Amino acid sequence: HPPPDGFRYLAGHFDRAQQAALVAAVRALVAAAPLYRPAMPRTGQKLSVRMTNCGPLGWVSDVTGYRYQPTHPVTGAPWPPIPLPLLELWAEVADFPHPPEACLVNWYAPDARLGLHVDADEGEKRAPVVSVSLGDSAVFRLGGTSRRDPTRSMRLVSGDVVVLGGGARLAYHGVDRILPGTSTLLREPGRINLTLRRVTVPA
Ligand code: MD3
Ligand code: FE
Repeated sequence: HPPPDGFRYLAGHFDRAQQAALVAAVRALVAAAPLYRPAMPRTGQKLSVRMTNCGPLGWVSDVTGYRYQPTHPVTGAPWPPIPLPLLELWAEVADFPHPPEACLVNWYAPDARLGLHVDADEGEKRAPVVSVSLGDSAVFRLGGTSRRDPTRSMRLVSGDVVVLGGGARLAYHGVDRILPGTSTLLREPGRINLTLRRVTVPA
C-alpha cells in the first residue's frame, strides 16, 4: 500500500555539521527547560520518552489531559525560543504561511518507545508537522487515519526530515524501537526527535 498522501520523507536533509549544530542548540534549550517524563491522562502512568519544548507554546500531558501551554510544567518558566535553523527548516518545507508555535523535543533512551497515536491537539490541522531525527536510528511505524489501517515500518536516521501534511497529518504513527549504536552524533546512546507544529489558527 502507498504511504498516505502528504507524507514527505527527506532522507539526509541535514549534513553532519548541521546535525551537530542542532544538537548543541537542543543541549542549550534543555539546560533552560529540563527534560521530564510526562504522565498519561487518567492513569498517570509515565511515558518512557522524556520531553521538553521550545517556542511560544509547548505540548504537555498530565493526569488531567493533553494540551499546549506557554510554560514548562515543572519549572513554570516560559519555553525557550525555537532555534533559528528550525524556523528556517519550517519556512523551507512546511508550505504554510505562518511560523510554527511549538517544537516538541523527544528524548529516547535505548529502551524508550512511543505507542501508536494521532497528533490531534493542534487547532490548526491545515499545517503539517515537521520532524527532525538526531542520533541513533529509530524503527518508525506509520499507518492510516483509522487505527485498523495497515501500517508500514520505516527506519528514521540522523539528519532525516519528515513532513506530515495533507492526508498524513492525522495518520496513526509511533516509534517501535531505538537502534543503539547506529550513530556517533551524541555522546550518549539514544535519539532526539524534534517536531515543529502550528497550534493556533492564524487570525
Ligand atoms: C505522522 N514523534 O512527537 S516523528 C510525536 O520519532 C511523534 O519522536 C515521533 O510522534 C518521534 O508526536 C515521530 C514523525 C512524525 C511526527 C508527527 C506525525 C510522524 C507523524 C504526525 C502525523 C503522522
Ligand atoms: Fe506524534
